[in-house]
Amino acid sequence: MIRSAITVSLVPEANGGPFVYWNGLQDAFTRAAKLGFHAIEIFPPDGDAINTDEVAALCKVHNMSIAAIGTGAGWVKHKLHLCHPDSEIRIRARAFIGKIIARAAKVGAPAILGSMQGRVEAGVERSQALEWLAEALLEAGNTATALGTHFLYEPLNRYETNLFNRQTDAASFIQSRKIRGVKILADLFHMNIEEEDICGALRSLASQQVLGHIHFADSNRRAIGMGHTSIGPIADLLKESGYDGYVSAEILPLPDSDQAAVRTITSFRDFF
Ligand code: LER
Ligand code: MN
Repeated sequence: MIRSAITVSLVPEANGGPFVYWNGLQDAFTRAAKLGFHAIEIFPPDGDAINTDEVAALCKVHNMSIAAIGTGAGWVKHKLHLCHPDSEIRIRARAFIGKIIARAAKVGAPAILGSMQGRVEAGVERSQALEWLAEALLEAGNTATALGTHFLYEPLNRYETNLFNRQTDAASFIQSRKIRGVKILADLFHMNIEEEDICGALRSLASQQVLGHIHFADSNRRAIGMGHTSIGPIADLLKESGYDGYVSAEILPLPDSDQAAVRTITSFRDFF
């Protein structure tokens, strides 16, 4: 079954970023539950900030789940990333992600690698950066698998990384390096910038059984229905392919959080 999810940021430093709710978990759960969302996706400042008992209790009260937990605050707040030339920073980046994987697993959710993947920095060979990325993905996939979940790797658009911008390139990388326990997070906003054929890329991921999560965002990163992405064929493809995960609104809170949320759930009901 394809399920709806909506994002909450617990990181004030991420102000201006693509998250719908900003006023804490309780507020996000209450508002999302009222609209009928199935799940929440959390963007926490770090692993320690995820009180798994509190999160589990909120899920129970509202009959909702945690769709995924992001790791991007490691970059936004601490400037850590997995391909940094300084080995100390790479080690800290991996530990930061590892802690979030562990807390997320306790609430039945995968962690996401988005901006913490980093980029090929000046002075670093691409082959070296890809080696660091592969090592980190291997570790994250194995850790997640041991804890009964998987890890999500998200290709980003060219303005955010020069590692992999396209879905099938990222999927081929994971397969060629024999990385287990890692699925691809396909963000429709990044895909709108980078893909020749959004449905074709999603079909390819689904047929390889590596499509793990969708960021449900329109072309302008607003709620689906507020930009010019043609969501009908994408939704049909996801349904036909047997995709069995979340479509999660990682979008700008425009014109405000509540209107972005209503627009998202309306689009979800119209198309899924
Ligand atoms: C993370 O999910 C993402 O899409 C990046 O653009 C960071 O915001
Ligand atoms: Mn995303």
